[in-house]
Amino acid sequence: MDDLQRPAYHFLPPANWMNDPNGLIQWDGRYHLFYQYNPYAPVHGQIHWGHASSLDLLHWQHEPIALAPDAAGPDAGGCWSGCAVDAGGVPTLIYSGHLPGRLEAACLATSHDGLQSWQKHAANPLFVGPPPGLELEAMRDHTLWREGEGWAMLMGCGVRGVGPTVLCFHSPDLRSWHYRGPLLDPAKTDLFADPAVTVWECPDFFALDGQHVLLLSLWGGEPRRSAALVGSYSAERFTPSHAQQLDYGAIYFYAPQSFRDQLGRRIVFGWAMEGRSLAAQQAAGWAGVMSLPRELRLTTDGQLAMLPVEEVTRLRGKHCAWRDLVISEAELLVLDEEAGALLELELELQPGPLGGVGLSLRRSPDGLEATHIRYEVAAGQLVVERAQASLDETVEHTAHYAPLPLAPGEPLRLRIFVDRSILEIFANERVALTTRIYPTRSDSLGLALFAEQAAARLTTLELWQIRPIW
Ligand code: DQQ
Repeated sequence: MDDLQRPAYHFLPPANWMNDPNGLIQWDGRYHLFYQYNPYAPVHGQIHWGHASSLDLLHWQHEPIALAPDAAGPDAGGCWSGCAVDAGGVPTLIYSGHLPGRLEAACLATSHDGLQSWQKHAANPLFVGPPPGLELEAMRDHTLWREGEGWAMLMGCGVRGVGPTVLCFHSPDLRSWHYRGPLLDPAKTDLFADPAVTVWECPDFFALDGQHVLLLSLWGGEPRRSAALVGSYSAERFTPSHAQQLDYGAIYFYAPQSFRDQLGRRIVFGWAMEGRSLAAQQAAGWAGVMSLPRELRLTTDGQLAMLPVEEVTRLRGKHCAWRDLVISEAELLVLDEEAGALLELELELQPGPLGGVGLSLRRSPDGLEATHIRYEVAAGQLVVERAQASLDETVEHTAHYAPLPLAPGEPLRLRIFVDRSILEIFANERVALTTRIYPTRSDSLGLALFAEQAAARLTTLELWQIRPIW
């Protein structure tokens, strides 16, 4: 039977479980994407590193599994998240060896056949935490960069009774490490205001447009979400001046990791987890989708913005467009009953003076199933309504909200990617919102516009069918 939910132009493994992107690197022109992978079942467990590669960031070739837990090794419980570096021409992975009952420990593996197979370092783990004087409830995941003659590395952590932070280590050779201290003073950021967040996991740290950026995944809060701190880095300390949520779909863009490609772009992937029951995931035989690759930029007012990499436009197929339409508040304006399930939309809307304006997609002809994307004028926010997105009552139906104040006269500009059960929305080049929807009906393909309380105007809407990548 056809799987109505399985994405066709986003990366995911052939079957079973995937979570965090890991080890992102471009090597000899080829992009490599590793990922947290359970090859045996569509649930988190026995975590390996899956591997895929691509020449264009769009079409992926599955590669042999890169890392598997060793029953007698420091990663017997799983090869958890980490990163890849070029160590003097040797592709090198640093990852978190998981063993129940102790903190995750840094492990190293190298490849000598062009990233095809990986040999674990004989002296793994490189070290086991916590550093002296710290009582940690977690310490895991890695980001590395060259510093002077050596290497600096961050690990995410949670200090018992204090809160989350990231710890910095230094090494001359990637093998022997000494602890340098926390990268930043957590009290300096308002991300710290949520006492439920006890661990910062998956840190990612890099220079961007003259600033430094720290990406974090906030563990413990409800919902889990990823965040970014922007600031300056000097004398081994990071001083953030701005904090923001990274994607307003929260849990559906988690554990992001970035890399710098050979064109100098900072590209990030995030993990979109499932919003459906374990039973549904078991029945489907797969769980977890990778976001589209996104380029990170700082806007002129210092916000971190994400936009799909320019290559994504190469997947565009059949095109149609609408222009200059008045959307009256009285009726739904159905544009196409069969727009599709694999789409890209680019549209510009001029909201009315009050109320809201938006579009419904993956809509059944009778309107019983539909996902509504609405801009609320008074609140200055974008809302993704999932209450009707699926007739299956067991899937997540909560709404998402993204603050999006528009300057006077500024239109609402949306770029939307629909790929069966994943929806990625980019608004006014500054807000991203990723979510999962699970329409049950094969005829939930329609596209409509609506306005509430006041008429609104559609300036343009372009629609492309997107070609599957497999
Ligand atoms: N997933 C990994 C951890 C990481 C978490 C385990 C984030 O290394 O902290 O699969 O999703």
